Amino acid sequence: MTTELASVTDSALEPIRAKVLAGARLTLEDGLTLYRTRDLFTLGELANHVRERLHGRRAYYNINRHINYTNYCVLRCKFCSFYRPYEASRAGAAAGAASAAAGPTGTTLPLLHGAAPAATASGAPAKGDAYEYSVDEVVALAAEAAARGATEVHIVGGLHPRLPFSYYTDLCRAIKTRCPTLHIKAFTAIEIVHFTRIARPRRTIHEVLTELRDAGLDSLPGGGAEIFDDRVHDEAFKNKVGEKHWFDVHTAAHELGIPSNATMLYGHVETITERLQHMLKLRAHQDVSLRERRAAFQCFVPLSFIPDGSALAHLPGPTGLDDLRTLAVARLMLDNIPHLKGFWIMQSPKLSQVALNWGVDDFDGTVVWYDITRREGQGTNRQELSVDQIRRLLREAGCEPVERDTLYRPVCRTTPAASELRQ
Ligand code: V47
Repeated sequence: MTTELASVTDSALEPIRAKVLAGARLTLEDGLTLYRTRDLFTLGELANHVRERLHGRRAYYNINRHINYTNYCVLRCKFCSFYRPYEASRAGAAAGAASAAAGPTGTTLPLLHGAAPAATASGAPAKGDAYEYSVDEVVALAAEAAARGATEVHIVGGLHPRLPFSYYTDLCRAIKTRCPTLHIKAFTAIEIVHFTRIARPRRTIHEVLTELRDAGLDSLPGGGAEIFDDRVHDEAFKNKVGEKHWFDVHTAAHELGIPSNATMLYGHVETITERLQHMLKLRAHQDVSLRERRAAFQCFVPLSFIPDGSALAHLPGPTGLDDLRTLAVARLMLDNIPHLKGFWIMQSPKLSQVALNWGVDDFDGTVVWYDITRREGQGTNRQELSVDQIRRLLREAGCEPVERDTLYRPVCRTTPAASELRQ
């Protein structure tokens, strides 16, 4: 009887290794080979090689606050457990819809509907079944984050059928007035397209972005990309605008000098080939942005599908190994996007930590509150890691923790931020 361990060395990876070491571009076929290999150690080693070539042992995080201003949405994406239909919720909450609030810029703001986000003891808004925040409420959350040392607010929400375009420009302006140094990363490409349709008179994507930028918007997050494929689109998010609009928004942003991120929602009804084609479309877009436009994608953010509470809850969602493979393959395929994020809310802090040696260099941040996804069994949407916790996870993975701002510049603090103090 032999005691030899079965070798998992995969000779099919050798030509890919040669390309990676030479800095050459990988093909779709290479991506399939990487996805299918049982030689997980070589896959991780190659992804880590690229990660170290770009970033050494640095691992980035930021002090941020995610704010989801409403969960009302006109869409019904099957993967989403966040949205609430507007009319149904409104009917049951007419009493809450009685007042209009005067916004910081003097405009009359839309009515609050549904379960108004009453403040909890911790100061965080209590999430009712359906909600929308007034401009003042969002500003209060942003100001609280800034006081705790946040350098960024990440603001996205559902496609609200009634809020006027002025709500969004007022929001940016009011945050900048109260917290001038806070970076506003806000609105997915899907929201931007929605704004072009609700604005009166209607606006182009370019006009919407220009007005938002003039009001204080600094960058765009990568959400809403899902999987760039017609079949997957029709099966999982049929009524959402498709890849053409998503790319139109990011093209316009890059032309205007607004940096952005790109996401991929994986682990639902898509195939591995469709994931790889998604990455290749982003890579092609980035080639042009780097060559011809004033800004480009900063970071790729693979989002691990969380089935809980969605219309696709019968699906199992990605396994840990699928998460690791996807992150590593993304690092290898997307040779022109500098950063790869392991978003700990979706991949979990433990898996994101492991992934720091599989291509990931960015951990996202403290987050604090997250409404879009929540794993079953979690009591509230308070989903926060302290700076201490993040730094420990990064250090234990053999990395040098670097606090960054949204543009990946190191943040130097003479005194620790309130978020860093042990609570
Ligand atoms: O667009 C929705 C996804 C996105 C689920 O740019 C889901 O730095 C998993 O884009 N399971 C919003 N994902 C979040 C997002 C993001 C997050 C962190 C950082 C950045 C960045 C961007 O969340 C949506 C959608 O693709 N999503 N439902 C779900 N059940």
